[in-house]
Amino acid sequence: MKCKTCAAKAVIETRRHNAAFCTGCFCTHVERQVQKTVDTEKMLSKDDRILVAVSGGKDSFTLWEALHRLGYSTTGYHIVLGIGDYSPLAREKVEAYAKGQGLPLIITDLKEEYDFGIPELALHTPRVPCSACGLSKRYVMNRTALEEGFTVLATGHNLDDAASTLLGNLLHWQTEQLGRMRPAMEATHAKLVKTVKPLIRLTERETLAYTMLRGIDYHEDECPNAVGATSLLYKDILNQLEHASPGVKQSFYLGFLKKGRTAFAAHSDGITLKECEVCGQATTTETCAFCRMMEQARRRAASRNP
Ligand code: Q46
Ligand code: ZN
Repeated sequence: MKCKTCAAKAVIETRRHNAAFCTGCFCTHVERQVQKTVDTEKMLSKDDRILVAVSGGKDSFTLWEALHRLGYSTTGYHIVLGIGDYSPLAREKVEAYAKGQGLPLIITDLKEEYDFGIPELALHTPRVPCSACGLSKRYVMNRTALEEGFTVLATGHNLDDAASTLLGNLLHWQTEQLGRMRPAMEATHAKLVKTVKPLIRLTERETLAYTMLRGIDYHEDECPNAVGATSLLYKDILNQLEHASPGVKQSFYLGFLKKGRTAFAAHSDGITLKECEVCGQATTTETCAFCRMMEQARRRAASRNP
């Protein structure tokens, strides 16, 4: 098998592009896909100060590396979730990468700054770990980006993530969520920062290959709480479809953005945001969901350990 671009020996085949690439040409191909997404969706400019959410896994490292190589001004942002052996190793990988590249990094340790890590939040509130985690991450990412003066927050959601979310939203007719499925979300309130997902043209297999071919030491383990997640079932089903019909995953998701999303846009319009009476962040209710969760955790923890 030969590289489609330079005819050297290929190391990876991408069936949906009907192409194979050598190491150098594959990395360039990945970075071009990121640039194409950024340009098509008007995600970033070279003047933006970009906060890149970095978990230590293959996707977020691909995002940080590619944006940095493309000449964007990036700072990494890592949240220490407090999950068993998984979180310390994740932090180690992110710190080592930032140091090696000479790139700035901001870290928020949930337990140190907010008194509770994810396991404690799952223990002291009715939320399951991933629900407490998703809410905490969204909250602290936005708050940190605002407080530190960043203009955009970039996350490493890839094509598999986006397609499985779309499938889940369609299966349950979550019309409001379908209307909000945009890879670039402009800030609609003074307390919100613009968010972008520049990896939505790349599959998990491609971010894994890019991370390995760029020689990045990433966290190979999945979070233990991911086991049994419905999103993994959807990804598996989409992979079976992709195997039978290369390119179907991309046409499903990108086709939705082009032809389907606007049909649901009205369902997510008209949401009025105000400032949380406790923390001042944007919310639809008097007190934001994060502050309510934290208050509940504090009360239950106090009643369990008086
Ligand atoms: S980190 Fe958090 Fe994921 Fe772990 S607890 Fe669930 S949501 S699985 S991306
Ligand atoms: Zn709040």
